[in-house]
Amino acid sequence: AAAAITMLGTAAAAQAAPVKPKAVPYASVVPAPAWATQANSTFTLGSGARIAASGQAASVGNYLASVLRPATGFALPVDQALWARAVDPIQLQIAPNATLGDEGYQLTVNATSVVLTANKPAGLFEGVQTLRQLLPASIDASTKQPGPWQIQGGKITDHPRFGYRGAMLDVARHFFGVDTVKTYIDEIARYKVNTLHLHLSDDQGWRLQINSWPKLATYGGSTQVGGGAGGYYTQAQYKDIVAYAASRYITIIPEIDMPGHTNAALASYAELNCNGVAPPLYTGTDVGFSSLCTSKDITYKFLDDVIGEIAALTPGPYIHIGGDEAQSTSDADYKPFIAKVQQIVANHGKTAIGWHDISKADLLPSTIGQYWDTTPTNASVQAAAKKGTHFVLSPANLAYLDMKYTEQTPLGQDWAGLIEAKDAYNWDPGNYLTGVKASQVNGVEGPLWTETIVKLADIQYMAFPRLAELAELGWSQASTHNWTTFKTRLAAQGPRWKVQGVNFYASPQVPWA
Ligand code: TNX
Repeated sequence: AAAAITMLGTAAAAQAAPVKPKAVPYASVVPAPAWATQANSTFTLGSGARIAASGQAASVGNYLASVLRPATGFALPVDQALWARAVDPIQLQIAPNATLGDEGYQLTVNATSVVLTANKPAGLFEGVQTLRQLLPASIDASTKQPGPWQIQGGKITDHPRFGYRGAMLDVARHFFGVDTVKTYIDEIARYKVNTLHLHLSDDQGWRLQINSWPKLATYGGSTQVGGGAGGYYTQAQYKDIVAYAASRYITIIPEIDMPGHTNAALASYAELNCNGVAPPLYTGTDVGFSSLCTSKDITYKFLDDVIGEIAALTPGPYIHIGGDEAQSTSDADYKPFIAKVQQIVANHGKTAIGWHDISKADLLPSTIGQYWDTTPTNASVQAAAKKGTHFVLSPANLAYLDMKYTEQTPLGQDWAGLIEAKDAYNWDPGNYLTGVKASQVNGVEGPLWTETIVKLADIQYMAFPRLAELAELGWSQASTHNWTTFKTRLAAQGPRWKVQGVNFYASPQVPWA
């Protein structure tokens, strides 16, 4: 039977031969794989193709079929029987490989088969993103396209440089509904981003239903920058986002910013204010004017309730406690506050992340700092690093997705500088922060603050291409870093974004295909 299968495969390849191959070169995949080699064969996905994916591989197999069906119009049944592996042209397999880690994968393409193997389903998922980019850009269309659906033969062995590759969306300054968040999740997953940090509260809005403190959402979430209606996620909607992200191997990190950036909470409950008076809701864009009352017991009861409910809704290991720009909280109040909040997070079984401002306080060994400043040297960060603190890097002048590309960019801010395509790429996260070893860098994150961002098309325009560039810095080995070759690879993403309807900034620095 095996011989017959091989012959069938060969015959199919011979029939496909007259069609001029226009397969995508391996060198156009973003992020760059750790290792890749091309062969002189071409695989053609035919209308009768089946996907073999059994056991732990089944859900990624179903996902692969779902992303390939619209443009191909093929049925692409997913074969979950174990014996199916050898006969189906596309095979997803869990197979132990010591060098690949949790997210690595191996992809082997020849004239008759595409075989994807990984230690874990997460690795298969990342391999599927590579496979999608090896198909013509029209594979991303939502309606049937002519094809042919060819993939260049070859082999890729790939695994990430950093375990944390993130995006952040500020849903507090402007609120974005569940569908917008899901669309963004799908767009970032293509670049092997594995974390979405949701900035759920700020001066202008509280965006998650909290059952023990209901006015946070119903009143605190009732407006946004500019005075619009705002909004909030019910707990069921938040769970839906978390589950959708998980199906894309993305961990949601919820952030409740504190002790500053808390006007929406302070406006909702008078007792959280030191003077017992609730301020009005705020719809401007200033920072640094609000603070929880760090000396009141009720503040810690409030935080225990809020963090407890969020921890119960969040399967991921992290809760982000903000901690930035607490200009209305003295250091004497700030330090014990951060100590207490870290303990509350730990009591609910989670690991705290905070903006690097928290390194002024004593940090638990597990607490992670997120670096946002614009210079690589910071005394309290260095001191924390000496004690072993790990960091996620989001330098505002390199990684902030709300910074303008040029003075002409219609959206965004420029307080940290302008970030053109080349600037977003030309730095090394492993060797950026003074006094922080590469082994203490968990990875990178691109925060998108939304004072000026109001709709999905705005999110896309600020995120792409820069988030794809940051994802490359997070995933690809340092040895692949080269702007000249990278800009050509990045250029190959342009036609894909067009087909997907993603509104991107066509930087003149990139030779768009
Ligand atoms: C700074 S840096 C902030 C945000 C603003 C952003 C605008 C930091 C952690 N916080 O509150 O939205 O700048 O670019």
